[in-house]
Amino acid sequence: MKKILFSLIAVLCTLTSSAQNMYGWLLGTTQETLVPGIYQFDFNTVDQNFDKVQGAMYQNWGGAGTNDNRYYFLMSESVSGDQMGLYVYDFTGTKGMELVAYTNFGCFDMTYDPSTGWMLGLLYFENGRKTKPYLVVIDLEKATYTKLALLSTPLSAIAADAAGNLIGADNEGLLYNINKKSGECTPLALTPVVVDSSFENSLEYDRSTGRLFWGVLEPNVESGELLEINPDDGSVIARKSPAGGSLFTGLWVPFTGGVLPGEGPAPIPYVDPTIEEETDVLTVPYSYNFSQNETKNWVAEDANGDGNTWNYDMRREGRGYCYTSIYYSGDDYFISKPFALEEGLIYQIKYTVRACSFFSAESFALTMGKEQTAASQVTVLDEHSNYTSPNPSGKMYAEEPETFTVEVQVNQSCQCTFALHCTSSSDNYELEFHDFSIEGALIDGMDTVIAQPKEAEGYYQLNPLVRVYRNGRKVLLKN
Ligand SMILES: [Ca+2]
Ligand SMILES: [Ca+2]
Repeated sequence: MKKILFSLIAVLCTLTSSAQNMYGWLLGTTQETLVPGIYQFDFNTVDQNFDKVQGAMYQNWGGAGTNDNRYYFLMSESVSGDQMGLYVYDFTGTKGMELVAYTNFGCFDMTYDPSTGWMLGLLYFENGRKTKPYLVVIDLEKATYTKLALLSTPLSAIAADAAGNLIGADNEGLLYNINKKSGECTPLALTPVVVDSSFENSLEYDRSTGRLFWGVLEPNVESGELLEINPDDGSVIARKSPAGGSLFTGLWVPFTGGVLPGEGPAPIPYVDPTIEEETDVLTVPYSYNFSQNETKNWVAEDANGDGNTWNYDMRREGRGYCYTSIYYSGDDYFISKPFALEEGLIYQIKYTVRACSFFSAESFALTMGKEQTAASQVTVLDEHSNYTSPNPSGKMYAEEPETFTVEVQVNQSCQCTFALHCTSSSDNYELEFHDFSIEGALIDGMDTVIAQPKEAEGYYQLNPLVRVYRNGRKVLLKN
């Protein structure tokens, strides 16, 4: 987000009568006398003048109004975006601008859906992190949000018509029909507009006439624009340049009718298929990439009690769980819930780790047990000492994740847990645990495995119910 500085001088102008009563947030202008805030204007004369409703020296994100005459917008109380809040300007009373509540999320454009009573928004970040392109419903009383769908393409502006049909635009100027349930975006029409992605833009309908407006800054145009667009063919019906080269976002054309806020159905939250559902017993096939800080089915155990153990690292999304060994010697498990394993199947377990730097010579093992505890992890399936990750480029921290494969044959159905056990010494750097998957297959024509005691030839002792093949090699076991 580029920031624009404004100077504060009163705007003297009169609103012409008639026509297209609109509101928007002044985001940027070349006219130093203007302050950011809510402005009212007539589309037909916006190139000549507009009225300030409420100024504010803060940075707006997205905004839109409701069918009960309230204008909502997300705003951060510093240009660096430190504290985001949902604000409302109540046109029905004399309260003016009020904070609804501070939020942990930010949206680009918003729009009110009169068919459901939902204030829809394009989620941009949550908990300080940029998100995937979710369509969300904003709770206008609590300033919280519910994810409705993951959009199939990233959009930067949305508008719902009187019937609740939702359209959106991307930064290339393509308009889409949006399926609010599935998030599927179907191309509708290509406009000649290209969006400067450094600034928010806003689409909004006049719901009583079906006219569609777009407040946008194009990289090849020096000033903000207010366009009327034909949504059927993408053509520009009218092009206005608001006075002072001003850019308006958070467009709203007041309207009535439809479902009032909060009186429609509760939105059905989107379920992210990459987030594990909590369960007592996990089933195969299983695959998880630890992409979220919500690993419900795995626990970390600090077996040496030094306060340092597996932890989700927020610094890089999708990195998975991380064990920091520098300054600390490791004895730390990251343990799954039990998997239901069936007699007569051979299970292929894959796990991906990365030792993060030149300074890393990490030691770890894949273990197996009966409980989700470190004490139960008595069976070692795979083990690596002083391991360093491949680093083809030779640059520091350019180490690549590596996937290891272990096969386990089950002779009797059981419920077993798996763990990554880190035993790195304290002068090493960092070990990441990225992915874990299990597939099961029928055993077909395999040789009989001969049991070996643990002491012999360095083989690993297993639970007597299980036979193990280590990295494709027959290993083990005691029966
Ligand atoms: Ca909008
Ligand atoms: Ca520890």
